[in-house]
Amino acid sequence: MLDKVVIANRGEIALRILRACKAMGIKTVAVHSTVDRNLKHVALADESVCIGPAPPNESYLNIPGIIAAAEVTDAVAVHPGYGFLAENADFAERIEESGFIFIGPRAETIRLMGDKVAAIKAMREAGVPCVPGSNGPLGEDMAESARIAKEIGYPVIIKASGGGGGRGMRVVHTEMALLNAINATRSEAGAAFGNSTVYMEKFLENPRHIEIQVIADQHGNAVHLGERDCSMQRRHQKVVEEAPAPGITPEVREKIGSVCVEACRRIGYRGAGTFEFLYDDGEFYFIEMNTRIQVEHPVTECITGFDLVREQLLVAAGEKLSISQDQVEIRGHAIECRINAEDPDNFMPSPGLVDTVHMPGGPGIRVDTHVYDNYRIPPNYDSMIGKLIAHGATREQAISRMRVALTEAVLTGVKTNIPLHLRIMGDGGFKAGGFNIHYLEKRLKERRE
Ligand code: MV4
Repeated sequence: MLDKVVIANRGEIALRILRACKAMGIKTVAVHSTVDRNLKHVALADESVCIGPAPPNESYLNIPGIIAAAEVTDAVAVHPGYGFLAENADFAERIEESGFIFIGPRAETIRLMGDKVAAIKAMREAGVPCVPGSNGPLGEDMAESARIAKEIGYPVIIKASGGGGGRGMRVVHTEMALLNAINATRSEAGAAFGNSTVYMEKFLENPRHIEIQVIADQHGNAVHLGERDCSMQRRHQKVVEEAPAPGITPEVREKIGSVCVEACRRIGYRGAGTFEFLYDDGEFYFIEMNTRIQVEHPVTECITGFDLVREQLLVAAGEKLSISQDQVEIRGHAIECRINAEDPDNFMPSPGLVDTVHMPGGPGIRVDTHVYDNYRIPPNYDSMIGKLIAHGATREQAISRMRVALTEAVLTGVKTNIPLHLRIMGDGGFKAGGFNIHYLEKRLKERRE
């Protein structure tokens, strides 16, 4: 097993990784910025190294600093968590070139999935259903692009190959607007991602966002752990996630899950990953693959009983997955609310001192957070300060447990989005399930009117 792991992240995920390491007898090194010396996982880690000042560019994105920390502490591996360097292929490559294990896929897999045109091509060849589209980059020939759009049918969406997660996209409704949209997306993409390659897809107007969790080892074993529904989002930030996705039958799950597993085998995937799909009219359309552990992984852990970070560590150490597909059973329903330090009405960040923290508990309640009494939330990072996860035998029970947990939770000194979550848990559309990616923004707009 791994001897010592550098946790190249902060906040709740750093604590989550630390807990998995400790449970497996793995030593831990926390790397942190100057403003983060009071993080909970820094106190609990075997060793800690300050790698720079508060701005992420000078600390959590400081590749030489993280490698130096691994060297001076004699660590053997680096866990990147999510965000920051988690999907940076150059980081993964430099970690491995320096003789450490990167806890994630091979650098070339990360690079492949970062290039959306190449990722979609690889997935289509592996039998994964994709959105009808240009099947490759758009060329300079506008007549050809217009022909493709006409064949697919308007509306279409122009996306930057170097984008993803909602960055660099434009919806086009008419041929008249096409030329402009392609040129604008292309020039923005060149400036933002250093890659002006763009591609076209049919624009799905009201899809759901359903993703499949996979994990693969280095011995050709891969499993899927079912799906999550992440349609409750605002400005490409997920707010509530759940598993399983309402309305997805065991047969449908098995079919799309086995397609993803087969794709993992084809490309020699290693580690935890997520296939992101748009789900529309009973069909799955692949859009992107995430090559990291995701924020919402706990809902999958709740309904399957597996520890995904533990599996990541096992696989990285070269061991076999401890999960076989026939052991994966979906038990009940789980919901996650992302707790942000922000104004629940205008979404403005609300960093500062958290005076008192009382976290909920009881059957089916999981709390993943690093905050404690008198912890100061720095203004330099994401406003997500924790996650509340409720598991129940049914979706209704998970929702009731979540409502109780949200009313129990106390965080004084900063504003949080807990009032927003309470409104969502009581919302008729949410309770019915199966809402699309535009639902939350539509409801928020109605509320303002
Ligand atoms: C789309 C789409 C509709 N049709 N692609 C946004 C994030 C990025 N991962 C892909 N995104 C979308 N791609 C086609 N062909 C709508 C979105 C989209 C979206 C997707 C998932 C979750 C939330 C979203 C919010 C707005 C738009």
